[in-house]
Amino acid sequence: MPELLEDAPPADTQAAERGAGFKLAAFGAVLVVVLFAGYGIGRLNNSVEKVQNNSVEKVRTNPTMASHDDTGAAPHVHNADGTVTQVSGGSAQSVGGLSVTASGLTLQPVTSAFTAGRTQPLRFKITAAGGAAVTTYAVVHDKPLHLVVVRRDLTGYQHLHPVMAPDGTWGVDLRLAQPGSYRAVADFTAIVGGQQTPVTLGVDLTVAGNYAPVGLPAPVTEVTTDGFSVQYAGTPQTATTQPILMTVRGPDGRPATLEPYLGAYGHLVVLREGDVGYVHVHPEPQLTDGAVKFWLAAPGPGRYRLFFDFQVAGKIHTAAFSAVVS
Ligand SMILES: [Cu+2]
Repeated sequence: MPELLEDAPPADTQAAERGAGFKLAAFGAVLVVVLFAGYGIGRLNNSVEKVQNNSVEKVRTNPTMASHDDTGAAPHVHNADGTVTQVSGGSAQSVGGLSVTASGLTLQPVTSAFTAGRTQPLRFKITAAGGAAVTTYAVVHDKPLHLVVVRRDLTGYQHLHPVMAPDGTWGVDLRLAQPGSYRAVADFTAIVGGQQTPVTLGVDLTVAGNYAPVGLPAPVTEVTTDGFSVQYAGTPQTATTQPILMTVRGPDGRPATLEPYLGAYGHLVVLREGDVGYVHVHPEPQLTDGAVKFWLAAPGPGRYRLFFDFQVAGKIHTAAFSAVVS
């Protein structure tokens, strides 16, 4: 039986999102899970972003292949294989980010060695069959590409949005504070030959030095981050899809006024201990008694770290919780 693990405040307060793996259900009986990896369902945006010569051009497209904005959309899961799946209970789903190659696309870092504590550019390309760099992406959750970086002990979580150069090279300033082996997970929907391919790829980054791994924090249901008290209610299970509710209170103890961030009231990135398997879950479009409600089922037994990103007064915060699923 799963239990919530205690938790320490997250080391960083970057935003989060993206995902694959965990399944998330819609309302009640028939839980329809849209894996937006596959067919981006654009409720509001319906646009595909073309990045050309450093300029971004929004192009109206057919709504059925539109980009993605979760505002008002049913809750769903990002999935690595790009399929659209209907879930009515608790079927297993794959996690993403475990491979540098998937669906014919490859993540090729220009640099993967970093110096502890120093801000350095992280650059990489996404290449298609034949080796050509992909330069066209769909906008999903307001961004053409989302990047989650975390050390393999699930500390040092960061959610970044790299910018693409005209030749398809993505770049972002990255500071890895401590030595160790890190995982960089890129979540995006490439457009190759007019076809959308949603995929989540992962690659290792290294920081030389004396690595002191940190154990997963103990179980708790409430953590404090940036002065906000975040309460976590729910019990992730493998057999059934379970609700996960996040409640945020301000320093004064009163409910914080949550703002949409990247198209939703919050984003939940779930990372698995042992292989850094990556799952991204989006909440129901409306708050439930002030709480952000997610639906998810663990892809398997194990220990996980849940990173909940939320925005208050224009600033993004991250609360992290541990969870054990047996
Ligand atoms: Cu993002």
